[in-house]
Amino acid sequence: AVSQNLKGLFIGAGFFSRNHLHAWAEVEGAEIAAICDRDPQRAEAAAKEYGIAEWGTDAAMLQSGRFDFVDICTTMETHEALIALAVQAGVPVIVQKPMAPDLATCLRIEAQARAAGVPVMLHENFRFQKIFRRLREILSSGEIGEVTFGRLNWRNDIDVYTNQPYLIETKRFMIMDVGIHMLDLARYLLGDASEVSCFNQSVKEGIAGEDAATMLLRHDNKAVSVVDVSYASHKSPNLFPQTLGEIEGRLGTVEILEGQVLRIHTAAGRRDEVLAADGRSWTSEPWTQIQDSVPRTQQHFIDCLRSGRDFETSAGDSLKTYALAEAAYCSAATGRTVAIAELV
Ligand code: NAD
Ligand code: 89Y
Repeated sequence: AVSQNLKGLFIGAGFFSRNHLHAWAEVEGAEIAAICDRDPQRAEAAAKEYGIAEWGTDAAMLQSGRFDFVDICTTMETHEALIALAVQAGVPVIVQKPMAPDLATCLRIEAQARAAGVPVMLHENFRFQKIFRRLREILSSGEIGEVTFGRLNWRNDIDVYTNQPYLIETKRFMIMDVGIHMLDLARYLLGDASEVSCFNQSVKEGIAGEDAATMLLRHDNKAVSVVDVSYASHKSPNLFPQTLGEIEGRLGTVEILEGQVLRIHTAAGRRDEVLAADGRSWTSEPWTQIQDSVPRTQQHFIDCLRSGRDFETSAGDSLKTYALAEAAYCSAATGRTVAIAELV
């Protein structure tokens, strides 16, 4: 018999929260019991809109003993303190990317949670997009053989600054905002990586950080990948939020094409698979591909909590992704290739 729903506290009723909150209504085995935002109007409005019984402004409500998990949907500089509260209370955490602004903070967060035995998962939703679940399946089937090369790119000119104005002032901007999704995907598809080279660019005037980055990774099996991200790429139609590219193996290639298409080339020929995201009443273009991945990400968190399995993107595993981001910043600053072994 299915036991009672796990009861969650939701923290951070800002721009992206509506996707989490709609998604929680679809997740089996869990529900949001209370919502917290330091802005009382936001907390109250979200509680009303999503039918959440309780709202508050102080994240210390986490320590009431009534919650089985916490979903933290605030920006990165607040994560260490909020996760520390959850760790003190022994409450499992799902936290939005980026984990923290630098690797040193990520290491502290992970060490404290591990020492207390509190599970922490990164809400890293891009790998939960339908197209990347299917691509992982194709690679695992051996159809294109051992992976030798990858290219992942995410270049568009979505007006990110209107919805997420904090990004104008963020010094570590593009690699932390979307680069981190791409680095996670690179590890998901090609395996862990040990060396990074990177050039950063600030194309738009008036922003504090980089809005474009081009990274070159050496993976543990000697595969190479090129990962590039930009918010300053003007094209019509705007490609947001599609990740494009290709993965080459010893026996074939999979292209990731516009329109959520995988084109698989093998000795047997070529075929296309269309992996369109599922639309829902609360999703809308151009966001559907991202929105559709949110319930899948949250369901993974709950399924793992209930079964005791490890999260795919646990804080421990994600340290390898954040080490790549740190290496990319270090490479961009010094002009040399940076080995992960230098940083951890
Ligand atoms: P936001 O600034 O719009 O919302 C954050 C909310 O958290 C604000 O309402 C703020 O008042 C509240 N808050 C901050 N600190 C708090 C605290 N200590 N206690 C209570 N409330 C607090 O931010 P956003 O655009 O919704 O982004 C949130 C996170 O989601 C960011 O890390 C961002 O990178 C990430 N994000 C992820 C995706 C994705 O696809 N995975 C997309 C967009 C944003
Ligand atoms: O912040 C970005 C992210 O993580 O996914 C999409 C986004 O909101 C805008 O590009």
